[in-house]
Amino acid sequence: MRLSENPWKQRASACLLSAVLGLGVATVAAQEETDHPGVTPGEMAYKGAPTTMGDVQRVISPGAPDMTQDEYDIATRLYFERCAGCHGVLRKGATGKPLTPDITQERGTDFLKILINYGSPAGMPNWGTSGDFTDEQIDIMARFLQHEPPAPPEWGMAEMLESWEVLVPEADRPVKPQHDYNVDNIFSVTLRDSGEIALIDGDSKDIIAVLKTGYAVHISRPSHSGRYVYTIGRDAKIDMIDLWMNPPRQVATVKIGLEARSVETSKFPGYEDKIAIAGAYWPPQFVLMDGADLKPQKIVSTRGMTVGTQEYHPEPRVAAIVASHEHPEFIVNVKETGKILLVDYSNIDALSVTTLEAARFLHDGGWDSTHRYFLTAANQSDKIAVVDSKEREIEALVDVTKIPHPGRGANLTDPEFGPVWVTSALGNENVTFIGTDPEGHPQHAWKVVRTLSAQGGGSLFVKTHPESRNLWIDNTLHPQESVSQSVAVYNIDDLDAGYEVLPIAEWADVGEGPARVVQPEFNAAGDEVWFSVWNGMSQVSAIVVVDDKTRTLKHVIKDPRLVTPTGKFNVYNTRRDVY
Ligand code: DHE
Repeated sequence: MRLSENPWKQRASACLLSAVLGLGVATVAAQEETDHPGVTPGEMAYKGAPTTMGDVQRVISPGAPDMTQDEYDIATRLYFERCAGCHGVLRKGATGKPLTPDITQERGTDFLKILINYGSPAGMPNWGTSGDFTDEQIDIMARFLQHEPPAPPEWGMAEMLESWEVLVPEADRPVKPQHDYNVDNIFSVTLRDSGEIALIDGDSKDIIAVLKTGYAVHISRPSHSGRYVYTIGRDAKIDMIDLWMNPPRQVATVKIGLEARSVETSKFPGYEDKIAIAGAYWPPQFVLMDGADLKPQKIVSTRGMTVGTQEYHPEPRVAAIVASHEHPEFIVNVKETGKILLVDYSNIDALSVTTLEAARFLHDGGWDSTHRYFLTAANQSDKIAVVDSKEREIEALVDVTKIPHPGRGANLTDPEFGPVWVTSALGNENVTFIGTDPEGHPQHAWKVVRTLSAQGGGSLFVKTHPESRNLWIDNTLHPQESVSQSVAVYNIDDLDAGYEVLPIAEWADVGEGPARVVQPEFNAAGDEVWFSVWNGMSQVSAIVVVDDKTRTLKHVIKDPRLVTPTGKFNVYNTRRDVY
C-alpha cells in the first residue's frame, strides 16, 4: 500500500470534530470562509498518516441512524484514515475530544453534519467546504459516529509468530563487514511514502542500498554495536538490517501489531544487541524480542488508568522508547495514560515493570548529555517530564509553552547557564532551554533558563553535536513556504546575536512542491548537518548537506530513488545517543 500522492493533501486525522462538543452552529458557520481553521495543512499531514488497520467487525447501536454495510465500510475507512490519530481508534478521545455514542447521539445527525462540513476554530478542519469530503461522505460519517466504535483486531503472540521470518540466520551472517564503508557514518533514511529506507554512505554521499521495509517507516534505531539497524513501519512491521552484509539487507522481520512508531535495542553493559523492544499504537502494547532475530518473547498491554483523574483508557499508545544506560531497562512512554514505564529486561520470564506518573500525551524525547536523565514531551500538557534513569524516578515536570516537540532534543553548554537540553515547539516560535546539571548548576536544574525564538511555530526538530557550535532548528510545519523551506541556526557562543536563516530548499532546487525542510541530523564527525527536503511523492525530493562550520552548502543528494525522505539516522550518533 502507498500513501497518497501528496502528503499535504492527506488532511489526515486532524482533530476531526475536536470541538463538536460545545460549539454552536453560528460559530461554525462563521468559519466558512477559512480553509481548515486553526490547523495548517502541514499539521494535518503530520498528525495523521493513513493507518494500516485492517477490517473491523460492524457494530450496530440502539438509537443510532441506519446505515448500509457499504456505508459503514466507507465510514470506517475514512475514520481510520483521517480521524483516529486525534480522536483515538476507539473514539475515547486522545488529543481530540471523545466521540462516543452517548455524546454524538445527543448532538444528532444534522449538528454533526454541519460541524464536519464547516469545521471549528478549535482545530477541526472544514472537511466539507474544503472539498475533502463530499456531502454524501459527510452524511455517512455523521451517522457512523452515532454507532459504537468498531474495534480493530488484537494482535497477540500467534499473529506475531505467524509474521516472524528469519531471512538470514545468525550463523549464516558474516563475521566481519563485507565492504569498506564506514559503518558508523551510514545514514538510514526514511523514504516515507514508498515504504522503503535508503542507506546512504555519509563519507561519499552515495546511496548504498534502498530496501523495502514496513509501510511509511517511522524511525530507524541501530543496535548498540552499530551492526544492525531496526526500522519500524507505521504498519508495525520491524525490519532488522545487517549493515555488515554487502550490500546490507534484511536478516529478520516481524509484525508486532497494526500500527506502531517506536523501536529500540538494549544498551546496558552485558546486554548490548541482546534484546529489542517495539511499541504499538494498536493494539496498545509493547513487545520484547530477541535482538539477534526478532523472535517475539513477551507482550505487555498498556491498557489501564490515566495519571491524575485515574480513568480507564482502552488504547494508550506507546510513543518514544529509549534504552537505559544505568540499568538493564527500557524507558517506555505511554501517551494517553501519561505514564512512563521502566521495563527491566534482565529476567523476561519474571518481567518487572515500574510505573512512573508523568503527564498526559507523552510523545518524543531524548537524553541529557550525561545519559542519566531522559527528557520527554507531554505535548498536550505543555510539559517536559524528566526521568532520572539512575534513581528510577521522576526528577521534575517542567512547564513549557504550547506543544513542545523535541525529537530527541539537543544538548549544549549554555554560556550563562551551563549544560542544557533544548526543545522547539509546534505551537509557537519558542526554543526552550532547560538546565540539566543538578550537580554543577543546581540553581538552574530542571528550570527553563532561556527562551529563544525560532522563525515561527511548526518546528519539529532541533539538533546540535558536541563538535558543533551551532544550534539548528527546522520549521517544517510552518504555513509560510519561506519558513518551512528554510532553517534557522544560532551560534551557541553568542545566542543573543539572533539566528541566521539558510534557504535549504532553494539550495536543493527541487522544482515545484511543498519542499518542506525536516530534521537536521549530524554526520559522525559532527562537521556536517543533513536536512531532508520533503516533497510530494511524484515530485523531486532531496537531502541537503551543509558544512556546519561555514554554514555553506556542501552537497545535494538528488536521486529518483529518494522518494519523500524525512527522518535520517546516523549510525554513530543514534547508537551513542549523541545529539
Ligand atoms: Fe513522528 C519520532 C509519532 C508524524 C517524523 N514520532 C516519533 C516518535 C513518535 C512519533 C512516538 C518517537 C519515537 C521514538 O523515539 O521511539 N509522528 C508520530 C505521530 O503519532 C505523528 C504525529 C502522526 C503519525 O500518524 O505518525 C507523527 N513524524 C510524523 C511526521 O509526519 C514526520 C514529520 C514525517 C514522517 O516520516 O512521518 C515524523 N517522527 C519523525 C521523526 C522521528 C519521529 C524523523 C525521529 C526523530 C529523532 O530524531 O529521533
